[in-house]
Amino acid sequence: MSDQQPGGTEGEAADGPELYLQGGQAPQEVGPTSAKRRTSRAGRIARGALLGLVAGGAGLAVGELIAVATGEASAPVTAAGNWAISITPTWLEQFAIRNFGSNDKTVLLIGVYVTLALAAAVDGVLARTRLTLASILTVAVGVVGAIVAVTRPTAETSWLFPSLLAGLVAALILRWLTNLSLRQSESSAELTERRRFVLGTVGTAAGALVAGYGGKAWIKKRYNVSDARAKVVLPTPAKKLPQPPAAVHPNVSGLSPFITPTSQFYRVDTALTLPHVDPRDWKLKIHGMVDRPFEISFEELLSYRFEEQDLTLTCVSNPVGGPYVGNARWLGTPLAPLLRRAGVHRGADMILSTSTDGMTIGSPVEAVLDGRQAMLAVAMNGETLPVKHGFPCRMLIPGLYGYVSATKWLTDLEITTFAKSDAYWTPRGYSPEAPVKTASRIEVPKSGATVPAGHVVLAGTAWATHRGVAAVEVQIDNGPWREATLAASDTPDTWRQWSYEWADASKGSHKVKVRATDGTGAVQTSVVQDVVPDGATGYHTITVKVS
Ligand SMILES: Nc1nc2c(c(=O)[nH]1)N[C@H]1C(S)=C(S)[C@@H](COP(=O)(O)O)O[C@H]1N2
Ligand SMILES: [Mo]
Repeated sequence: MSDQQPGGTEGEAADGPELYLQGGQAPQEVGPTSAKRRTSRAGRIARGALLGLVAGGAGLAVGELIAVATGEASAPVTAAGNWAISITPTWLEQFAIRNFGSNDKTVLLIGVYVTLALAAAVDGVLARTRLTLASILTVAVGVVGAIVAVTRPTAETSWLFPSLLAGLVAALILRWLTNLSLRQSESSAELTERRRFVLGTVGTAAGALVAGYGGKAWIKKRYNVSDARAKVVLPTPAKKLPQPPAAVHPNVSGLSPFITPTSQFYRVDTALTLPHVDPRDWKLKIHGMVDRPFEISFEELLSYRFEEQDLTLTCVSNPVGGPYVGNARWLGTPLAPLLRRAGVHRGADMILSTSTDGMTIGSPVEAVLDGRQAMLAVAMNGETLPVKHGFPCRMLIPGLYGYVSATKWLTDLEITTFAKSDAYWTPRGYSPEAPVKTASRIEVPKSGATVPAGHVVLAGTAWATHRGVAAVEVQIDNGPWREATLAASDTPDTWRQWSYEWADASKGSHKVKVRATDGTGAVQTSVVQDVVPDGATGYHTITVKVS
């Protein structure tokens, strides 16, 4: 529609024409009591966009309020965000984790809000000339949102309501405000109408902000489990581990601690909003290809035999030299006895574990029954599991990447087969089975750092979980590989730290590489491979400037 068209074409709004002068023209005097507002085209667009935003915001706020009853994940933006995560192609997921790290969810939410805001603004402009169409589109966005919400893996029927009502309310408010806006443009009782319009818009915007933020806060409070978490009395471990010896750390400043403090432990998951699982409602179901399926409560779980275990957890998405790895002391109950109690059928080779938020993770039955210490953990580093690390219960299997072993907010174990069942990441290009690859990194000095010539201390961390680290070697420029000094080993399931005294660092820029040998004697591969499908490989290489 051209802006050279006067009232005629643009004045087709179902509920009253908009009268104005041609865009871009100098205002004309049309008489002191003229009904015609001299609104420029830009002004009309701005007003339409504003009304669209206010109406959309009010709709979202109502959706948020309804989600107080139906649950956080059913709120329109959250549901849309979770859907977006589920359809994110692997390359984009990799791009996000690499560039935004743990902020990837914030970036995604901003994306959802910006998309909705643009749509609402365009819709608001459209409403001035095609109010019926704009209303229908608004309702349609709500319907799409509702479908998106109700098709999330853990959705209930009630998840339809927040988005449906958000769309309806947004459409009604859009109609109301658009009519007020158009009427005050034409009215002779200009002041009253104008006041009504301004009050309506400002009032709705303020109400939406209060309801939206209020709804969010109410949801956080209503579903918060920090009280329940604080009340958990951790079981006493049958096997209390002594502290790891001091010699596990080479005592080089700048090197990460041997036990990763919980506050620094990496977090990787697809949860846009953290699942808040009340232990009183928690159940773990073990079923599928078993003789005796059963269900246990959290109370029963805590009555089992618990053990402490030091274990390094790492993410398949960790790039060479990257940060998605941590080492903690976990408190858990062994998983193998639970499988034996259920009686796993011959031929069943996969445990498909599911979290309360619908993540599915496939692990080999073999890895749980072969004697390694697979466990259901309830605490890390002496503290009840933090919500973001899986409270109240998560799975851990030494030697496997997190996406095939470390289910957080665990609630279901189905015994099945790899042939029959796909876990979440499998159709997204990741390998169904993924043992942790031998890896090593240089942490001191930082890549690109300048150090004084002469004696330089290099230090870092290496891991080959469940196989253990038998050696670490360092290569300077293209010189020979030289043996680094290994710190004491805690267990084969934990990482191992190392240091190297570079005695004769000469001035200039040097390349330093590291590689590890695992407990089976296999040297870490130099083949450069990306994260997909089963973990990155290649040697971590840094540049050091010696001055
Ligand atoms: N429910 C759930 N569990 C999950 C995930 C997830 O997305 N959802 N991600 C897995 C992945 S990929 C990793 S690497 C580990 C990370 O555990 P952390 O966040 O406690 O470090 O959790 C695993 N467990
Ligand atoms: Mo991961």
